[in-house]
Amino acid sequence: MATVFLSLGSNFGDRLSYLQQAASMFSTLPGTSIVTSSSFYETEPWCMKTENWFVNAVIQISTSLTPEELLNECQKIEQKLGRVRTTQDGKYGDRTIDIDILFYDSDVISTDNLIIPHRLLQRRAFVLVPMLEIAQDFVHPLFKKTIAQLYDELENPEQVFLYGTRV
Ligand code: PH2
Ligand code: MG
Ligand code: MG
Repeated sequence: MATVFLSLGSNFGDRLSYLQQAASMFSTLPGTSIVTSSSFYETEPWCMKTENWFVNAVIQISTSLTPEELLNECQKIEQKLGRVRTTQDGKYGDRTIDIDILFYDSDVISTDNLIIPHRLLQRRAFVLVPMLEIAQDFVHPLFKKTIAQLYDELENPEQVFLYGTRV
């Protein structure tokens, strides 16, 4: 079984409901269970020109799915929850749900469609704050730093507010 951290984010429609639905869909996947989940946070859009603030959370799952199988399931859940890719220019668009694999055990993976650990997580308060809540001592396998250290080193973090209780 692998220990995996997933980032969930929504800035369009019923944001909280999309996060809750996504979390419950993971718990029904074969060989997969939710170990713990962070609180919900309302977060300022990071590197995006949108008025729509996000609700973000991180969930920790235990799974027998391979990284590729898990990516495929994440994309299926995004589609079921109405994710539409609204921009063609490579910029981030508003979304009902975005699910990103942050860590898969301490594996380092780089293929055409999968990069683990997520390559930008160390720059994102909307990922590090929920991670800090549930796994502050987890060590980033490339940087060899804990989540708490990465959080301390954040420069100009976007705003993150506690929004609600656990997923
Ligand atoms: N996701 C992005 C880009 N910017 N900003 C916030 N606050 N939350 C997100 O989930 C988010 C973002 C790309 O996926
Ligand atoms: Mg993302
Ligand atoms: Mg994504």
